[in-house]
Amino acid sequence: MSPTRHASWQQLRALADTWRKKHLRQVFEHDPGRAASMTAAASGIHLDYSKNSLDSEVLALLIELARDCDLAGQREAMFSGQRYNLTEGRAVLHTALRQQVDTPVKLDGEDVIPGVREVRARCYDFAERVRSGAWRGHTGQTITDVVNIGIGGSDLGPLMVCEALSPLADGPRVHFVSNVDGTHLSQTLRRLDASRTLFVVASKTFTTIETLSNARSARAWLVEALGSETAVARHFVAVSTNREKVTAFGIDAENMFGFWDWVGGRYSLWSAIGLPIMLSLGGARFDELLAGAAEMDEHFRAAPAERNLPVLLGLIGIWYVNFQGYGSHLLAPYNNTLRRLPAWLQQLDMESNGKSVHRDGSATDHATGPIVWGEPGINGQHAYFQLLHQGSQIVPVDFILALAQRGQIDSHLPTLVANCLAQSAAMMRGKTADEVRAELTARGMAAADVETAIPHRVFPGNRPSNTLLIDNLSPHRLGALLALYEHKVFVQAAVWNINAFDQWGVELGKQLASDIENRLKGADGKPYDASTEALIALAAAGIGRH
Ligand code: G6Q
Repeated sequence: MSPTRHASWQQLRALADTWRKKHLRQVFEHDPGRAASMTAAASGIHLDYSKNSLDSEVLALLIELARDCDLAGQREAMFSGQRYNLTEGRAVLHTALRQQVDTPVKLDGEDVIPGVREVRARCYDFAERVRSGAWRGHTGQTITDVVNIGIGGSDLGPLMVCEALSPLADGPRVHFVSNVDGTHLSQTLRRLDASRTLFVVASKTFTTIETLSNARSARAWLVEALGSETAVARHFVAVSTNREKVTAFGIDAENMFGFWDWVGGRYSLWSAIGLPIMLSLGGARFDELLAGAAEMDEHFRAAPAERNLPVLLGLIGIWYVNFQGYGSHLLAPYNNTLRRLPAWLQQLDMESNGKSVHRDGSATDHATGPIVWGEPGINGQHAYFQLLHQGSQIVPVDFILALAQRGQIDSHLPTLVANCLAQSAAMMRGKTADEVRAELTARGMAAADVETAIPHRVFPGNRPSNTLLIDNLSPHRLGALLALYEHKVFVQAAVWNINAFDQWGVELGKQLASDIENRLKGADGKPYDASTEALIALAAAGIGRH
């Protein structure tokens, strides 16, 4: 059923207009106490959500809506291994990958935990052999460089984590190749020595054309450089659920690390897909990452809604998407090593909640997932933040800032922190005509010029944001942060009554591309529309010319 049928939804709708007319500056003036009351914390992450256009009345109704939509029941269905991903008939158990206790998680009567631990032990053992130099390449050299070949969920998670924790890296250098544009692979390989390079071919299905094309070219490069087909065994490993296809590709099952269909691609960095992280940082740090995520899982499962970070972030997002009409959400991490976090979240959120039918197949009569985007906040300030301050659209922001991290230059930190805090304050307060007038007059501007300048320099303010302060960007805290966003996406899907765990849009792309590729190679096929036919003809001629 649609969430719009609940009385709580209708009551929220009634409140939405009132809030459109309120200004956060006045809201703070009337109730400065909200700064203290509208905060929550877990796993070293402090969330200040007081700069949002809502109060305890709205929040209580949002929590009632979540209750009406049986968020708690759906959450348990996921954690306990029910086939919650109903369109693919699969369980959704990425949380089992990081579970710290021995409590069985049963799928069709069988506990999945021992299998999870066994694969992880194999991954750690392999990573340790590579890191220690015990694993040698075909010519007896140690491994200095690892190239992960994968795309989407088999790329973004490990890439983002390796970057986020790069100040702690003490293993081989890690590189990521995802694009089938051959320059991605060739530019990466240009700098590498084949005798010291290990390829991790990461593909859940092992049918993804981009990944297989890159893997084939990488293998050809290696075989040519080392002069022997047998070199592949020492330089290629695979991470996949598809043993048959891995061995057909020529990678020994001994060198394959498996996972399961109940791990969605975009939720897979906690599985063997995290192998590049283990190679770069070692098993102990990967354990910390898992422990942080597990702590957030427990928090999500047990904390009351009023203090539950994923529930709060999810419900605040619903208030904006469904009741204020804000269709976009910006992630602004201020730490540079979190620069790939927005790309990871973009996939997580938009692939999960970019849906228009309810779980029963009926069309949604409400908006669903927002457009998620972002870059490091400090760079954004010198680019698109202009639109956030004075543009005609309102974009809610999550400001994310870790206050400590290995590799920090301490003298830079106050500047970084000040910028982050100043932006959320400015977006909330804005700047009135009177304030601009006083400022310009004090600077000695002539009265007539001041009046001309005012409209351009007024900031409407009333632009909402969350601030997430993290004590230290450790593996543990990063794990908790990522799990927080995974569960935020879950909360929204549960309220919207959509399936966050399928991705038919991705499948469509895979299907169409292979059809058009055949056409480009000269095969006959069913005709497309006139525009696509013309583009195919032009492109085929262009490819032929080079
Ligand atoms: C993730 C998506 C998608 C997937 C890639 C790669 O949830 O399903 O991004 O991860 O298409 O798929 P393979 O891992 O099967 O190559």
